[in-house]
Amino acid sequence: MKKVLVTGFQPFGGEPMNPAWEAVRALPDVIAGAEVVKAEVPVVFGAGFAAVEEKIDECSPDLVLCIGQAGGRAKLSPEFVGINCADARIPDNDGNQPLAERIVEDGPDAYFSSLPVRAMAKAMNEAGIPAEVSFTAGTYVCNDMLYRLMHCLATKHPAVAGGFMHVPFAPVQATRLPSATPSMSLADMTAGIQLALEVALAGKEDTSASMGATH
Ligand code: PCA
Repeated sequence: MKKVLVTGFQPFGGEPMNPAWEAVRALPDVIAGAEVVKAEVPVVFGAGFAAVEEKIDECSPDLVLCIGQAGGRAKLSPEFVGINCADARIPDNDGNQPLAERIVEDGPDAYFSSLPVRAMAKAMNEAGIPAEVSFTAGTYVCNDMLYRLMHCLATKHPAVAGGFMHVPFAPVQATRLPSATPSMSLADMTAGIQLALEVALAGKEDTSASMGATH
């Protein structure tokens, strides 16, 4: 039986919850015949990924998908690339605030996700769940997670596929934010993540549709 490791972050930035973990925890235990292992991980530079790596060593997954909150985004967004740069606007949950630092001193400038991000976004949209490929995971803990994950897989587990997806705020968070703040129900997020995992497990990218930017 194939195995997928799916992680979601703890709350951060004064939020009472993180929709990433809430959506992940509601996933079924088997998706497309693969066992789903779930873990909640800390919003801490380096230590967040260390928790994921511990899980990778423990359960030897075939695929790893990490999920994080991108407040202000309207759609589920599979990330195309993680960059070798940590530049935090606010301290992480341990008080670290790296400014314009390399994540891995002698690592490459960037790693691309090895998941079929375009096919994942397409499948979610076709199911009526708004999604788009994102070409920046930011410079905070989620990008740190994606970069370290891909560095680890490239150097230690080349047969394991990995990537990251951001989710919007949940409606309960948006209730106390400005009226134009986008949000998505946890049920839609969970359904979207499940679909994304089904497509990722199938492993086939789709380059037929235009998913790129105009800027
Ligand atoms: N989102 C943050 C860190 C944790 C999370 O859920 C980010 O996008 O970097």
